Amino acid sequence: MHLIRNFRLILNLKKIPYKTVWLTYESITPTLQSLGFEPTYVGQDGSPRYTCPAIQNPNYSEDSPIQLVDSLAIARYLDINYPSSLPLFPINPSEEVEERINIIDSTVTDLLDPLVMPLTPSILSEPAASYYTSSKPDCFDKPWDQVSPAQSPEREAQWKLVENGLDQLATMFDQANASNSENVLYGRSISQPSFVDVFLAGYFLWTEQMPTARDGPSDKCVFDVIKHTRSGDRWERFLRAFDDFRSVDHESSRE
Ligand SMILES: N[C@@H](CCC(=O)N[C@@H](CS)C(=O)NCC(=O)O)C(=O)O
Repeated sequence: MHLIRNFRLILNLKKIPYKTVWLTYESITPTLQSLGFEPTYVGQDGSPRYTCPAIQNPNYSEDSPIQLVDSLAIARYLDINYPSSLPLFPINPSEEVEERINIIDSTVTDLLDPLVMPLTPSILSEPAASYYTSSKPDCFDKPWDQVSPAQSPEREAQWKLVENGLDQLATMFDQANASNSENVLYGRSISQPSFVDVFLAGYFLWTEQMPTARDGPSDKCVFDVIKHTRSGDRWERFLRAFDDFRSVDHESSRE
């Protein structure tokens, strides 16, 4: 879900006009299949897997058949085809982008996933909620409702790992910004962030959507907990810098 938020930030930062078509989880595969999209990847069972974000150009035809999936591939396409828009891959070669995404995964998203993913069905309606968990039976090594349950020592220990991971990432931000003192990991500045920075912001936006149900009062979101970790002030400043780029296009249609 964070990849959708990440992608909307990208389009808004680049000022590229777009129209969103909203799909529920269980309708992603049949819809993209019927439109002729290529699968994003092939699952372990050999079945084709379709994912969002996915883009199709508005004048889609045999002569202009632009259909793309996978946020990194789409972002690269947009950088090349909209050269006057904000560059998301500023200077360095692609390996460095993937390496930095891996850093964010190992210090933040992989650690937060067991805390956040089991909360996701609570913000979905049926049948998307049931589809979400049943389509990922091997995501964790135990059933979804037993992953980091509320008030368990396991959950507390996982939050400690998250706090340490966020500290490590904060140190990397400091190193990356030694020369320009701004709060980005790879971009030129916070007003010119890179794909890597947007990837992190999209993930934090997702945690802002998620009620803490398992971690305290449900009027709070998971990002409220992140904000109160040792490096939380930094992440709050970081995320607020993207506030102007969160809006959803006015023409979007829900299906
Ligand atoms: N590598 C893809 C992954 C995209 C992805 O996993 N998207 C999720 C939504 S955030 C999805 O479409 N899941 C479909 C499903 O689980 O059936 C990307 O970066 O775009």
